[in-house]
Amino acid sequence: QMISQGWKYFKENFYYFSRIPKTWYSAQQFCMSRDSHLTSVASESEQEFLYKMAGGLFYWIGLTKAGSEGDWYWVDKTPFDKVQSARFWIPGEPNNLGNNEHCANIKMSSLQSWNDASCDDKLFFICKRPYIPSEP
Ligand code: 2F8
Ligand code: CA
Repeated sequence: QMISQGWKYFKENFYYFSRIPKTWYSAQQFCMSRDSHLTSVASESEQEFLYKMAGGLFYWIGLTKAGSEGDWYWVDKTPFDKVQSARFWIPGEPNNLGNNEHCANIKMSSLQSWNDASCDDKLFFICKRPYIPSEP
């Protein structure tokens, strides 16, 4: 019997909505210690599930920047689809305010909910791990 206390199931994955704020990196460390990563968002239905669960509070997601171009990528290795993901940013975001916003969070309770913010901000966060059924 698999025990997943505090984890919410949605379409083959379990999600953990933290109640303690952490920096983006510290949040990702926490998720990894629980066999998970900060969540990726790979579909509209997943985005809808997440922003509704977030209930208007800010939560880090697993989206951050890398490389000289500062391209966005998912920390769980899901390929980042820039075109498909464009509809999930709050209009006007990401704006890299102060040249210091390299991590993304869910800020608004709507499909257009992502904002880029300083990775050092302490926010709630969402971990995601695949549901892997074990043999009987
Ligand atoms: O107006 C959008 C802008 O709002 C805030 O800055 C004033 C956000 N900052 C934080 O969340 C720390 C910006 O990221 C956001 O772009
Ligand atoms: Ca921003």
